[in-house]
Amino acid sequence: MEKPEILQVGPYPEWDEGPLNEAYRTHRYFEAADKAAFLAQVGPSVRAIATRGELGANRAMIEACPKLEIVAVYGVGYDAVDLEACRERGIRVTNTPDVLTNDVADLGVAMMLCQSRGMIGAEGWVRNGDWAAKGLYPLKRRVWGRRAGIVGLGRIGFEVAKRLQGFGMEIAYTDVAPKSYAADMAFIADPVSLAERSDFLFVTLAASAATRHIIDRKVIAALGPDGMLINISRASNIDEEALLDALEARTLGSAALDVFEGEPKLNPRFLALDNVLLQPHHASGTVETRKAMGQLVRDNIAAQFAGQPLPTPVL
Ligand code: 8YV
Repeated sequence: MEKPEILQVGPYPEWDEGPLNEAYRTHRYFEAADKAAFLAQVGPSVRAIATRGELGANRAMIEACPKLEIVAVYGVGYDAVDLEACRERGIRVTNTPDVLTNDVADLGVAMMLCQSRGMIGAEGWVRNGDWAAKGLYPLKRRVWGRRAGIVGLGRIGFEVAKRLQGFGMEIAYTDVAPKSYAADMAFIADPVSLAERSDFLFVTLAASAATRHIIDRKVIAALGPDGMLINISRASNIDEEALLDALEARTLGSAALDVFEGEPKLNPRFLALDNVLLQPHHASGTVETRKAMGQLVRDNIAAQFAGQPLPTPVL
């Protein structure tokens, strides 16, 4: 029997590439020099798109695949998939929730600690001899006992909150409505008011057209020169120009970011700043989690082809 054909939008680690190629005939979109010509050539026989959170699948890609049954996202965020184009044709969409929640929360908290305690600069202080030459490293800011705000208290936001409770922090959050599981945290509907009472503001909400630039100039101004913005969600949730302006003017104290507009290329203004911690979109990037994500992608595709219920459907 002929193997079902799959459009593979981005690369996977070898432990995923092996089983994927074993079970399916994969077409490696990311290696094609002329993407449109490649889609025109392979699209007609493609039954599944296997993609990554940040790459998704756009309308042109979906329309180039008339036999498409499923878009399987390797990631919890599916904002880069054109859901409307999928809905119109009854194409299923799956993601990889839960398996990455703890790692993403860990990295967010690590970024807060690293940035607040100046660990990157401190490492340089040791390595370049400043410690011996100049003496003590400049003092940084405390984390424990301070006030944290969480924008989006879903699975990841809640895990961040649980970790921050371990630091004795006062925690408040905003979301579309108060959460029944967060009785010990203050619900503050307005993001500006939440930022005003926060030293650290975590952005952990799923991105959509409705959340675009939810962290706008006003929220950034309210966080203020002593505040830190931490983003482990999607760049689109933040007005990046406003963020850069505030970091440059020091009207915002600092930021710790795992995601950027146009990543992996980023606005060069970020590189000139010493008050931002830059990470390469790797919050889910542990061997354990990525293995679980890859398995879920394959399980979803296999379930679709076997006519079984999908393990983690979005659509
Ligand atoms: C990426 C993510 O998918 O889960 C998400 O939404 O953005 C990440 O886990 C990951 O970088 C793999 O591409």
